Amino acid sequence: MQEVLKTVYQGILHGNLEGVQESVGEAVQAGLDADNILKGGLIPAMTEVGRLFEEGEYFVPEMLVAARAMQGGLEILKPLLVEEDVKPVGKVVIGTVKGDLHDIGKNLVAMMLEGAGFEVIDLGTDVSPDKFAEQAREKGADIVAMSALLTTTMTNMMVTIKAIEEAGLREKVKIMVGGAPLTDEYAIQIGADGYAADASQAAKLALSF
Ligand code: B1M
Repeated sequence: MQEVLKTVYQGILHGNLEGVQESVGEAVQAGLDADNILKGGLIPAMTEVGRLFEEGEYFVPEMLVAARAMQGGLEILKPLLVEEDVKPVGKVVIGTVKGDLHDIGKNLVAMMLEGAGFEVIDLGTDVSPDKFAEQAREKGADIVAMSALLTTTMTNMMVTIKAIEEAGLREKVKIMVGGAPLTDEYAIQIGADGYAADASQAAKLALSF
């Protein structure tokens, strides 16, 4: 790995937002392609962050600051990636389901998905089934990702899957779900394509589709 990419990588692991922005800027100045900086610095760093989280070395706060640092670098790269016509690995429409205002976990999942190379369209919280379906169609999503933190709102995932079916999109999109009250069994029961227990697993699951 080139020296400047190592600095980007280390900056993300340490959650050093300014440091990452600075070193991404240096990498661009040095003439590296945005795609190279993304795939050689940002994505490997977030993969390592996911590993450290799964091994219990990193907790949610470390993961959050790392993801913010990664996003800081990504902001600089985004216009360059568009210029270079670099395609994302896939497009994800994500949101917290209707009636639910919890968004910390969902935001973390969205950041890990970006870190894995996906384009993420974040619909926010309290997202109605129709809005999920409409946005999945409008944005040409490959994946619809739903988060729920309440036992009273997780049932809206099933309603959303029905809305996606009724919109004629079920064959076109993979549906993944997550959130504290969810289980694998529940995901299967409501007809989702997959469940992830945490943000790191969510990125792996999305890449596996
Ligand atoms: Co609320 N809340 N809350 N709350 N809240 C919980 C969830 C609760 C368990 C607390 C408790 O009673 N012990 C409880 C739910 C009980 C239940 O349904 N069984 C609860 C309740 C009852 C409520 C209210 C009803 C309280 C009230 O008003 N009486 C109310 C509901 C409001 C609403 O949504 N309509 C409410 C409100 C709030 C706040 C607004 C104050 C705030 C949310 C702020 C915000 O999100 N911006 C809040 C918070 C912070 C919590 C707790 C304390 C923390 C949640 C959190 O952010 N965790 C929570 C108790 C707890 O979990 N200890 C609680 C950290 C986050 C990183 O983890 O969200 O689990 P988590 O996300 C993880 C995984 O779940 C997974 O990956 C993430 C990262 O690894 N994941 C996915 C999440 N989404 C995923 C999607 C995927 C894959 C993985 O694929 C698509």
